[in-house]
Amino acid sequence: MKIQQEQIRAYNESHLVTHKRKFDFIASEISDLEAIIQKLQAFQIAIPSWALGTGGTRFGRFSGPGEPATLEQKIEDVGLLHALNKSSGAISLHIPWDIPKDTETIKSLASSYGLVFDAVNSNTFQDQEGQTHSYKYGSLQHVNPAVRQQAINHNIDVIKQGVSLGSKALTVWLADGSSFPGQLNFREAFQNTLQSLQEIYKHLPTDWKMFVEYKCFEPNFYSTTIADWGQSLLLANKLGDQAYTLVDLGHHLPNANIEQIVSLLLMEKKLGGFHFNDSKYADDDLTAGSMKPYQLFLIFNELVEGMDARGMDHAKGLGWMIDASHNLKDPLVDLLQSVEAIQLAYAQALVVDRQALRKAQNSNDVVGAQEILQEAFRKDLRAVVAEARLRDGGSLNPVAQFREMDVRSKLTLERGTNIKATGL
Ligand code: LRH
Ligand code: MN
Repeated sequence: MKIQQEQIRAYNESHLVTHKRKFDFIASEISDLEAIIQKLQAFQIAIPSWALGTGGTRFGRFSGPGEPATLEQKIEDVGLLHALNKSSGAISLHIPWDIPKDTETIKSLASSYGLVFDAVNSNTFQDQEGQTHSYKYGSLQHVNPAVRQQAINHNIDVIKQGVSLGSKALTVWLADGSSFPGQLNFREAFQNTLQSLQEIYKHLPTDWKMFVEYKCFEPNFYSTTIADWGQSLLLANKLGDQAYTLVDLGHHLPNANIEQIVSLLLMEKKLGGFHFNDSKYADDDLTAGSMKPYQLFLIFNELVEGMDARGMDHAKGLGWMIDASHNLKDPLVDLLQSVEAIQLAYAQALVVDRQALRKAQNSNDVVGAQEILQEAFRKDLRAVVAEARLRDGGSLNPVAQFREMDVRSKLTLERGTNIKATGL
C-alpha cells in the first residue's frame, strides 16, 4: 500500500486554515524561525526494522493484523511513515532478523520510498537454527575462543551486508554478562570483549562507525559486560577513532541523568547516536516522550548546545534512531508518535535563548536558568513541526491522517491477520 501525494494534499487542504492560524501565532514568538524549520526538515530519524510488528513480553504477545511478513513489506511500512511525516527517511536493519535476499532489489525498493539504510545491528544474543556454538553464556566475552570467533564472524558478515546496502555504521549490543555472583571473571570478560571488538573493528570500512550500545541489565540480572556509558566509553577509546558509544534511553538505571551523560560523551567526541524510546521502570521500549517529555527536551537541549559548540551538522553528526517495542498500540501509529515527540523536543531545544542561559549560568541565577529552559519547553511548537512537514509534502497530522485513512485495515486486507513480523 502506498499513500499518494494527492491524498496528503487533500487532507492538508481541509486542515490548512487551522494550521495557518496556529502557525502564525507561534511564528510571531520565534526569532530565527526559518532556520529552525530548515533544521527540522533536514532532521531524519531512522526506523528500526524490528519494531514494525507487535512486540511481546515473556508473559505473552497479542498479535496485530496486517503485520509485515517480509523485508519488502517492512520497507513499504517505513515508506508509509515517511510519506506522512517526511522525517523517517531511513531504516535500521537487524541481522539475521531482516537479511536482504536480493540487495539491489531491496535498495531500489527503499529508494523508491525515499529511504536509505542507517546503522545495521548484529545479533549475538540469540542462537540461530543450526548454529555451532550457543551464546547462552555470552558471545564476545565467552570463555571459549571458538564462541567468540563465531560471534566475531557474524559481526563481520553484518558489516558486509551493510556495505552492500550503503549503510555506514555497525551497532553492537551485547546481552553478555552474568546472573549470579561468582559466575564471571569481570576483567577477563571485559578483555575478551575488547579483543573481540578489536577483531571486528579491523573489518570496518574507513568511512564507517562502530556504535557500542550499553545497557545496565537484562537479559542478565547480576552483571552486564557493557553496562553503562563508562564501560562503553572505555571500549570506544581503546578501539579507536571510528568507535563511539550509543545511548539507548531505556538502558539506564532509574533516575540516571542521561542529559549529563550525553553532554560529556559529546564533549569527548565519543557520542555516536541514539536509540530513542521512553520508559517508567526499565527497558520498557515505550513511545518516545510518552513518560518523560521534559527529559527528552533536556537531552536535546544538551545536544544542541554541545553540537553547536563543536560546529556539528545536527542532521548528519550523530545516528538518530528509534528502538521501541509495541505491545498494545499499532506499531506504525506508535512510531509516528515517537517521531513527532522527538521532532518537538528538538524544536524546543532550538528555541532556547542560549545567550540568556549562559548569562544566567555564569551568574548562578538558578531561577533565571530554569525559567529560560521552561519557557522553551512550554512553547507549543507543534505548528512549527507541522509546517516543516507541510513544506516537504508531508501530512499536517500524520497520526490523525493514518487513522482517518484506516491504513491498518487496508494493510490487513493485503496481508491477512496472523502474520508475525520478525523482531522483538
Ligand atoms: C537491547 C536493544 C538493542 C537491540 C535490541 C532489539 O535491549 O536495545 O538495541 O539490538 O534492543
Ligand atoms: Mn537499543
